[in-house]
Amino acid sequence: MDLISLKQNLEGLPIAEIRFFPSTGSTNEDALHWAAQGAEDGSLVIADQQTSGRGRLGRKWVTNPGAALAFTLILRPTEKEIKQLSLFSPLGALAVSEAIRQYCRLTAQVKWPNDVLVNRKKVCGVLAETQWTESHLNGLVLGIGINISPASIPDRTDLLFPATCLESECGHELDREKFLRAVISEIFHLRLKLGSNEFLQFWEEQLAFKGEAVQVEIPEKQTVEGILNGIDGDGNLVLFLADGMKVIYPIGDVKLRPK
Ligand code: BT5
Repeated sequence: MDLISLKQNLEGLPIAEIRFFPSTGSTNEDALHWAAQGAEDGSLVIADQQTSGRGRLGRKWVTNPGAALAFTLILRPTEKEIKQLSLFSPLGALAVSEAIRQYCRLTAQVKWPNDVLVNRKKVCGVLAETQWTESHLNGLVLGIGINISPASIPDRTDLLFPATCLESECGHELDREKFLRAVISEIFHLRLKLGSNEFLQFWEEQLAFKGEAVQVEIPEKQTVEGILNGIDGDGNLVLFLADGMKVIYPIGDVKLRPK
């Protein structure tokens, strides 16, 4: 992976500028700095390796060299998109799962709100972060990590949820940069539909664990068990408890797993 081949493989997509690092701390961190310096909508930061890749709530994301995709798109949300900021991380997950279907011919599902699973194991995590000056939104960075070859899978002891990689699931090697093109092209395509009925229906169709017993863990609150019913019109998670009561969880820092 290098800047020249990335530019060739991503040619024609609405990417403003690309910054490539053989190794960096976190592409989200780099993107937040670049956004503060005025990066345009559609600027891309990509690294072959991350030494302090981050997940949600201070968790870590492992990106081993030569084995994965780790990139962040800088977006400047429009007035309309600003009302739907929480939908950007699901958008990233939906774009990856659609690219997996089209490019790898595998069935992928989205573990609400922002993980992508193949055969019920995690292949991708998404982290959207925003940057504000008082009440003004400067930008949103959409960070995506995807496991491509077996060397990308972290040690089991480092995992909260079983992990896999695309090559293990599809049984052959994949071209990382061509797959990256498929993902980014889906992101731009889905962005036009953000929050629409079509977007929500597409999400609902790809939802993992639908109709199954799940546990929902919210930081500093009790873990709740119920049957996963689906999402509502705002993308919130809908669960039915054992006594038939319906509960709704807004997109945020919840941990969802099958029981
Ligand atoms: C996420 O957080 O899944 C969001 C990960 C976002 C990573 C991208 S890479 C590009 C950009 N730059 C960054 O610094 N971050 C973004 P969360 O749902 O909190 O899951 C984190 C958990 O996933 C960890 O605690 C581990 O259990 C597990 N994990 C870490 N690395 C993994 C990997 N490579 N594959 C599968 N699971 C992993």
